[in-house]
Amino acid sequence: MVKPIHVLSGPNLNLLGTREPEIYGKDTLDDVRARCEARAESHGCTVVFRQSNHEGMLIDWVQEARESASALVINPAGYGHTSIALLDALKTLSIPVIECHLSNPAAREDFRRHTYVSLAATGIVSGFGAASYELAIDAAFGLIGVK
Ligand code: CA2
Repeated sequence: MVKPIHVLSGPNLNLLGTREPEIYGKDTLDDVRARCEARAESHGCTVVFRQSNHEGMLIDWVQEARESASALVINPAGYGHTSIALLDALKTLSIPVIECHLSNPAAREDFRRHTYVSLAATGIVSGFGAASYELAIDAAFGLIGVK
């Protein structure tokens, strides 16, 4: 039995669907969760889907993924641009790490063009709204190498 894919979302994403739909889409985070669960099920695997506004909580969950996940999908939100501690935690993982963004940060303000998380990511999916999460799960599943 393949271990679940852990899907982490960072600060403010609990408010998804309530503002800036032209940038982030209309889906709520519960909608994104449902889409991730369905996508994982289509691959015969499961997801552990979590969101936190707290850097330390996200780091604890990254550490937990070391043992209990087959791959990690992470939308670090604002912490991607600021958190060396989150990068350090991600660098301890030996499973695939897919960085995921709803928008395309590279096409936005200068300060969004750099993410520390990218330094530890196997690959990045950005700019497809909620579908970025589904594409990230597809990519993660492709990298797991299920036998
Ligand atoms: O595009 C993404 O997924 C981001 O990770 C979202 C972050 C932003 O800081 C990154 O540069 C790109 C912002 C998350 C804000 O969360 C929302 C809250 C309410 C409504 C919509 C989004």
